[in-house]
Amino acid sequence: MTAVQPALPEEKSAEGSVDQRREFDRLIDADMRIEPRDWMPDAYRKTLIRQISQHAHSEIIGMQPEGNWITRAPSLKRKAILMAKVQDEAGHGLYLYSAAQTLGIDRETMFEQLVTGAAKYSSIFNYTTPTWADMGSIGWLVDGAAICNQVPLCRASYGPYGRAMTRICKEESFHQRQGFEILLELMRGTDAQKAMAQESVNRWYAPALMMFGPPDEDSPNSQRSMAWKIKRFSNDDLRQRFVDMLVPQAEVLGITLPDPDIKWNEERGHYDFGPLDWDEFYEVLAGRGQANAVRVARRKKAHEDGAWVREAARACADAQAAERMAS
Ligand code: BYC
Repeated sequence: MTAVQPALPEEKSAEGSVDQRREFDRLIDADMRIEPRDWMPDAYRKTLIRQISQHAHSEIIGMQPEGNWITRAPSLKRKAILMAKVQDEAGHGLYLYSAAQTLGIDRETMFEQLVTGAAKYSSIFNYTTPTWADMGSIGWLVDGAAICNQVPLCRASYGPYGRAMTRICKEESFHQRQGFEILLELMRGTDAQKAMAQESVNRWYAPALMMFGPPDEDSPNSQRSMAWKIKRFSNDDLRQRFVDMLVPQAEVLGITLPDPDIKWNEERGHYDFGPLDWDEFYEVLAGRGQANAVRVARRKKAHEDGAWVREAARACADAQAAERMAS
């Protein structure tokens, strides 16, 4: 007899031993974190890889609609701010890809999943940015929605994801304010500038609400993700929170949210709002949005153009490793 008894075959399943499952459940119930070396169910790992890699892809693809305006920003100050914001998004992508890698998937596989459409990225980045006011709308509405969605993710049960989100959220709130400030300045400007701001918000409002995902009854992943404490609130709850936050901010801006059904509901203590066009959402997810093809093609080209950088980095790492071995 050895001191430590190996688990009996009947105690094991494809989903780990009884003790491993118990320990995983204990950590989740106690609101503690699962770390990369801890045992976790396969489905938990897969859900995290799906969500974190999609989140990373969103950050990287999300650089394109704003990158489009860096050379045309209306002043040096605006150019510098926009450039810093887009760089922050690259950083967010890197933290998130690194968090996903701790789950056993490599960067090249994630890239393949993105360009083949096996992995999604946020629907919002398939809309075009024809005017400068769109930089304001992206900051105010898109980063605003991202904050609502992401602040609860700082408490996600998987350690590397939660920690990455804490840092990302700090930067996102700065991004949201710069977007609000772009719109505020336009709304204090000429009639043409006010009209440009309003027209842009008219285009971005509904797609921003759809960023939270389909209604709860059509969200296949929510329940399980919430039970595992990856997601803390449902898609509809977060969408409601977002509308409640937007209405007073729109009043400060003097902008009209393009939904005639928005109305304070005393009984619920929330704003009611009108239905969203979910057919449009699913069309975008199916690759038939305004800019799906161009976003993926650009990403692919950037990846190919950057092959020499990856080769050089690999050669440098190999040389450093060889040096360490020799010393
Ligand atoms: N777009 O069961 P559901 C940023 C998919 S970037 C595309 O509710 P889940 C920024 C969903 O993936 C911030 N697909 O899913 C960057 C699922 O399909 P799969 C991006 C969507 O995962 C640059 C199916 O629909 N934020 O802020 O429980 C510049 C059913 O949905 C979308 C994140 O990624 C969508 N909008 O909930 C500026 C946040 N919605 O995967 C700003 C992290 C749903 O089964 N992600 N789908 O094939 C999440 O919180 C969750 O994954 C979601 C969806 C709330 C998005």
